[in-house]
Amino acid sequence: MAFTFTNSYLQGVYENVCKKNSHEPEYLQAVGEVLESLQPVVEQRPKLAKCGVIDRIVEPERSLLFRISWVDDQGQVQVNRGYRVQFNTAIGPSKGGLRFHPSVNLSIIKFLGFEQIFKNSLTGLPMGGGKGGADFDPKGKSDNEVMRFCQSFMTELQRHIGPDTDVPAGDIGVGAREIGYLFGQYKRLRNEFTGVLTGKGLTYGGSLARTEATGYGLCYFADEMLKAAGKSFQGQDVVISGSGNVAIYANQKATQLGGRVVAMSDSNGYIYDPNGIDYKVMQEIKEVKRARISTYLEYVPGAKYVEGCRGIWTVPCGIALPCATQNELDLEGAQALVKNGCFAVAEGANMPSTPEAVACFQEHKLLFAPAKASNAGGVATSGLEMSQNSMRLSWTFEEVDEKLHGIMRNIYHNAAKAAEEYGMPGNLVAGANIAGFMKVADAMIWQGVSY
Ligand code: NDP
Ligand code: 2IT
Repeated sequence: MAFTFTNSYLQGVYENVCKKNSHEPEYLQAVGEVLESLQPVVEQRPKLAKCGVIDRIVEPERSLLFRISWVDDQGQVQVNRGYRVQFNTAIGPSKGGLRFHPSVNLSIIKFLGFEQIFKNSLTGLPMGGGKGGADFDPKGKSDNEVMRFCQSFMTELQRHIGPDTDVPAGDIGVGAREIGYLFGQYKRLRNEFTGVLTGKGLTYGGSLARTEATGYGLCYFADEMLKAAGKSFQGQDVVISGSGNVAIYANQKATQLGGRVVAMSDSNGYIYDPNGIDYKVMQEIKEVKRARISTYLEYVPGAKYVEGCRGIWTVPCGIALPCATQNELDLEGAQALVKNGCFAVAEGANMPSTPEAVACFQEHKLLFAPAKASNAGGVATSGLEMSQNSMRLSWTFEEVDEKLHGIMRNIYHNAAKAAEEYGMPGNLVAGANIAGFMKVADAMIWQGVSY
């Protein structure tokens, strides 16, 4: 993957990052993309190089790697690997999700933690960046196995986190069930009832609208981007990859805004339903039954199921919302979208489009919303959950939703403004990276070089 630098300071930092992390392709991809966008900023502000801000920002403050042993339902001992990377705390306690998926490794956790720094800054709330997880696969495990795993995971993690230190949340494979078990174990071990995790259940400190927040926020951001171009969701066919937390609520909001969601997927394949997919059916399949997306045909026999998830980008649509995982939308997928008349792509997942796919969208002048900006609604609402926990009160669904909507509108306008200011109008990739970076860089300079 080629990133080009005209600035010698950035070139040097990137070469060093490549040398030190040569076995971490996802991390190098995330760093390359951000540093490429920062060239005009570094040129204008020599202090950034003088204070070593970029050298420092690409190195996590702290990376934890630990063993998680637990006993399965057959009485066998199982061992997994746990991670927590506290990447940057310049503007607030480390904050970011936990991912439980067999593919989890240090490269993936570092790419996610790095992106989280800029995303959290864009929300305007005081949150630093972090991420964690484990190579544990919740699929096919009983509730008791998941509980024992979560308890073992938290037995180690609890000594490293806290409401003013590092506040984990959900991500792939970590939802309401897992957060509940993790919270219960933290409380038991620390004898503290605090807002140490977000995405909690509503009966024990969770925020209304956190479940919906990432999907809703994605559509609020996309709507603002479409509006600025004189377009909208109204009457558009929408393709959404994934069928998890982000995808389900993106479906609900895109439909409310007048779109018709014609395709969704899981890691095995995708469904096509020209009449529009009802998000409630998907909730039942994925959240209640924890079943495969192919079972949609039992609810809607007229729909079509196709094996293999990558083919979803060949389904014609005006708007595409990749909401599954990193690098799920490659050049071939991007070309298929362009060929079929897609005019807007907004990322719900983290880094779902490969750099080649992003270049293709930019070349064909599609409206493109990068993940750090467009999926920031989840963590923004986590920030609102932290505020409610600190104040010991809860806002209504409408209050939280309205704040989320305002935050997403602001992120769009701040990213668009930064892109314009640095001579790249319409380039929200650069705009989001620059706007997110500025505040963190400033805080790092003010706080001096101590770590
Ligand atoms: P879920 O676990 O709820 O759902 C994940 C979905 O993505 C499932 O449909 C899953 O299919 C699919 N998927 C996962 N891994 C792969 C893979 N390797 N190949 C193909 N499909 C895959 O996770 P979320 O909805 O929470 O997360 C989805 C994305 O959104 C991730 O990139 C996450 O980092 C990002 N995100 C999440 C936020 C949140 O608040 N939850 C906030 C911001 C970003 P299957 O069931 O077959 O595994
Ligand atoms: O990628 C993300 O922003 C998340 N998984 C949500 C993190 C959070 O702390 O709510």
